[in-house]
Amino acid sequence: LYTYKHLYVPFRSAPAEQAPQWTWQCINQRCERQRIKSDVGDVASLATCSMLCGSTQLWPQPTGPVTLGSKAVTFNHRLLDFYSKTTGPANELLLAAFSIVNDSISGLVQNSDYIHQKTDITKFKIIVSILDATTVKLKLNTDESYTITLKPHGTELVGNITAKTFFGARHGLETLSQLIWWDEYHEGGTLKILKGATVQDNPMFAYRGLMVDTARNFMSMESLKRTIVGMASVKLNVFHWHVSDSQSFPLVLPNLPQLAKHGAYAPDLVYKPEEVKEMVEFAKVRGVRVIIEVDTPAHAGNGWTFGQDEGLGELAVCVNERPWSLYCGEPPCGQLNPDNPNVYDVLEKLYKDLISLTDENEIFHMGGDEVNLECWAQHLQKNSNYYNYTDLHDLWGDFTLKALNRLTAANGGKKVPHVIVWSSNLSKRPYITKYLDKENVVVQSWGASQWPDTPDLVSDGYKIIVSHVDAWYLDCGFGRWRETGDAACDPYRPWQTVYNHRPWQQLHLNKKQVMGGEVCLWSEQLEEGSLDPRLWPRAAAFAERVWTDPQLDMSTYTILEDVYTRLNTQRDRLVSKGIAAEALWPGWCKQNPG
Ligand code: CP6
Repeated sequence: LYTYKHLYVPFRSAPAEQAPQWTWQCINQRCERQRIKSDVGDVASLATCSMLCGSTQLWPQPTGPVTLGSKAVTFNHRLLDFYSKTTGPANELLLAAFSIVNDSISGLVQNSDYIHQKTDITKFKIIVSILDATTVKLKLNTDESYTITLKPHGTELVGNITAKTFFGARHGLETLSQLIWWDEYHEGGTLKILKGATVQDNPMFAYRGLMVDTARNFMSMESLKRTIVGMASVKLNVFHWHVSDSQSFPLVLPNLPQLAKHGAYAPDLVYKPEEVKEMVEFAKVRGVRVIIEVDTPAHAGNGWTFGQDEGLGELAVCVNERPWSLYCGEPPCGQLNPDNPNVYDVLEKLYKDLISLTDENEIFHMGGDEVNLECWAQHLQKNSNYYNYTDLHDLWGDFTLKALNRLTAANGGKKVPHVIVWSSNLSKRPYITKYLDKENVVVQSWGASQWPDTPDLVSDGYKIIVSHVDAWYLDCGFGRWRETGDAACDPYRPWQTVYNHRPWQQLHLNKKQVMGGEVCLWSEQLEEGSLDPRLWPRAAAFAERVWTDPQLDMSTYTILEDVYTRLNTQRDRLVSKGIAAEALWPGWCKQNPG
């Protein structure tokens, strides 16, 4: 019994002044039992039930005012009619989004015979107005806000969505779809929607990321697309694809196919350029941008061995040094050779390909983590050119400056406005100010939340993305064990830990410098079979943290209850989209009163 304490939340009737009591109450959804007992024909009472338990619970919670009516109507998906009031370039994206939301509403249907039932309404119109029809690319300053008004006009139900951009409109469609649910207790089952609602919404953070590592273990295109479907459902907007590492290089680049040829685990375990482009388009119509990271100069080994074959010399070093533990954090080692000028030419080609594959040049992720200076020291002992480095951090810094110049060259001579690097010793004092320009470098801070790194970065004026290992590393805690006894990635972070992490508040960071957050899924010990349950519903919990950023008021029981029931509802939505999300609690909790 003790082991499952975390499944339960403080009992609702506990007096407010008393400290939360962890009791053996599930937060139930209260309604199902009541519904079975109630008169099935009574739409109003069923709607009230649904308010408590059904799909009328939004996730993430909108930041603006929300009113949800207490009555629901029955309808069927053939009564859906979408109207675009947009004529500009955004219209094409909007039409694609219509078809996606139409499919996801149809996907709620559990019994196709319901189509023959009489419905409360004769039509369900969804009308979308986009004010700025020229924005077709998601940027950090893109307005993602939207408003919804849903109300009946005679026998028709009309949902009006107004947004500044396509990206806001898409979020509006997502929210509107959350007002719809399958009511299995209605005779034969039916789709229902609230009869009235108004929503105003706008995200708290511009960068709401999710990282997947496809280098340690390969993940199919299908599984990555499924991940993007989940992201869209909770309004996450950056898919950070950690595509390569020292273990494998599965990305086929148009102008550098040698990397995958030497680095993929197998000829068919690759991502082809057309597939990547398709993925970028798939993500875009779902409001998500794709950022591909080819990690360098460390975490680069397999793949880069093609240099010798082509007379370019050693592009990566330390690949075969022994014992590996002296030269990297996990085998096999590999670090780009700063001493080989061909490395920089290859990098420029690589950057060009990545920019064109993703059609993304506002944000670029350079990697830059966990450089092992001992590796470079060993290699360079043989090379007199570098004897004048007394501190190899300066070699690392110089490498980074050269790589940044190549990135600018690859981008047609224009600086990429936001270059992300992982936090590292180079992003610490005194090196940071010498090598990383705070005007265009963003640091993704991945250390523990109590380390000084994050507050230091902010007080030194840098923009950051938060990915604290102790809250937002979702792969952690599954038998990750190190010979050193380092337990940095243990134990598992339950959804409450993910949700309750609010670093800007807890560390008193200047929120203006926090671009947002990102959850990370490293894949040393998982492949696509465990992708979904390792991500969901925890990535959804994270999404509300970066979209809504709700207060953490542990003395208010109702907030906690509300989070449990809404997250459980969102979990069910993810499952209805074919995502194998983990359960939050026993099914019993849904059916039994508190
Ligand atoms: N791979 C890469 C990793 C990690 C990082 N970069 C990592 C380090 C420590 C932990 C988990 C993951 N596996 N390329 C660090 C950003 Cl605890």
